[in-house]
Amino acid sequence: MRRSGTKAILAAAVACTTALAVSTAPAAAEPSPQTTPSDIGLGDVIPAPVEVTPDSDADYRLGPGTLIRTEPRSAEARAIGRQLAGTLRPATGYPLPVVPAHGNSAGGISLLLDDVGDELGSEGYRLDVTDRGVTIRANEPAGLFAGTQTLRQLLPAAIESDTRQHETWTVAGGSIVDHPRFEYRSAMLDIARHFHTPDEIKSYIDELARYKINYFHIHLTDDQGWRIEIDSWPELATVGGGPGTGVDGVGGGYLTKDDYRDIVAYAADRHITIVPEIDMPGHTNSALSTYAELNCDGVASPPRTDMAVGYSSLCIDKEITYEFVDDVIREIAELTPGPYLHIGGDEAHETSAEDYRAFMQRAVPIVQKYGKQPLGWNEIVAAEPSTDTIAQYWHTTTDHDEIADAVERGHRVIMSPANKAYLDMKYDEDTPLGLSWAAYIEVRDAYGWDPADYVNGVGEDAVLGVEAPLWSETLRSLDHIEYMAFPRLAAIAELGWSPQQAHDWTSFSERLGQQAPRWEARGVDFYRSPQVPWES
Ligand code: IFG
Repeated sequence: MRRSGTKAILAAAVACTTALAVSTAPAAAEPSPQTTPSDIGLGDVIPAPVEVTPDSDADYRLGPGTLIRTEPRSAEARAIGRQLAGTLRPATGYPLPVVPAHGNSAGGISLLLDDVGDELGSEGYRLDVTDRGVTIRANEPAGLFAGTQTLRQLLPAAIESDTRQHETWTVAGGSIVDHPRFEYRSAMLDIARHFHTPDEIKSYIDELARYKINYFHIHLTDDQGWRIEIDSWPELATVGGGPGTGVDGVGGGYLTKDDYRDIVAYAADRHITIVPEIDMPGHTNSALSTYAELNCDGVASPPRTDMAVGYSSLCIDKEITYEFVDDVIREIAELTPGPYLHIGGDEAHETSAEDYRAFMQRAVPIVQKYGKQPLGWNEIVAAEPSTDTIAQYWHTTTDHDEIADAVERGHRVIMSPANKAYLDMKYDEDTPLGLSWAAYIEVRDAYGWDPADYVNGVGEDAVLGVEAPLWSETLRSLDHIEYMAFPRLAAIAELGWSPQQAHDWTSFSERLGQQAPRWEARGVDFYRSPQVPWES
């Protein structure tokens, strides 16, 4: 548990009194600078680690001579070591050289690849702190990366500053054994309603990585905007994503293929895999208003900048529709190293059930043809696609026969119920941004559910993981993204990573409170929920 400032002061007072009371005994040894206790408990991390064993006699203090030693001959471990050095150097002012770990060289910070047991999988790690140093061991580099995100939170919040801070850089002693509950822990950003620049997207990715999020779903296309260059249909981006597109006509812009490749690489360096979404057959007015031939009547639909949904549909009976779908999915698949490609499928209210089924029966195999595993919003299961199609649950009810039946057929589910996980929902009626059709979602609401126990018939084995979607009808900037995403994203991240047994609002809210100075140091414009005991 955290040794709060108050407790540390009280402890010092008691030690002092004891010394005075037995003046013949040697005074209680004043903690030497090397053992100034860390006031961050070993378990004060989000997401909560699986197993924490503090050892208060083993605090470690970073110093100017600290080395970062990485698994020899592992370029990935070395890259993680360099990344860690890059995050620790500014505030400490220490050189923190990154060197290969040789022999039993101890001390400093070591990132080692080891057989730490199958239970830890590819993302788990062991983190051991002694007075000699910190050792992070993992089966795979992704586990080393996860361990470094934990280490960052074990250092004083001032570590997040990009200028030299005069601080004692102590890490609480002891051991952590950690691994994720779900393999898919994601955030989604809608850049269709409002385009967000590559820099804004990368800033958001930086924050996601700190909470062990490992997938990032980009909603690239919708009625109001098409936000990704497609060579075979060039006006999708230049017109469908041009100036004047977006809600209120102020969300124009699009990602070139190089922008997208750059974001994929940037995310991969942070062990985050990009999941692109091309929404279809509904939410397609940006394509229908750009290419007349895609419309059943051959007439381009008018562009739309309002916030309505459910009014558009690709023309199910035209062959050109499937040439379009094939071209777009091929080009997106070629740009995307990750295993998943999301084809939306939500709110196709202008597509009859039989047309929807016919469409998905052709579209899903196209995704598979190009080597990707299909994802779709939960409506997709009505078309009875191949059961490797992953359904993303976004409805709000705890009973949903269609999704429960799909699980029976073998589908797996990503849980993002709109009344729990939708970050575009207002916190309360006073929130200046966002919508409220699903619910007001305060932090405790975002935390207070179990992804494997939310929908009847959708249990632990059927749940691939969780996702926190952020729709951008009302967002215009990175500040807006941050205000709606933090602190609730941290809640969803904990639901995705930590064991259900560790689920505890009091513990989470206290650990969440400790994130405030870190977000402030990083300029993250978070919402100071009255439900959280924020550290000043
Ligand atoms: N539902 C729509 C989104 C967006 C959202 C805003 C899904 C799957 C409402 N579809 O959520 O396009 O408009 O909260």
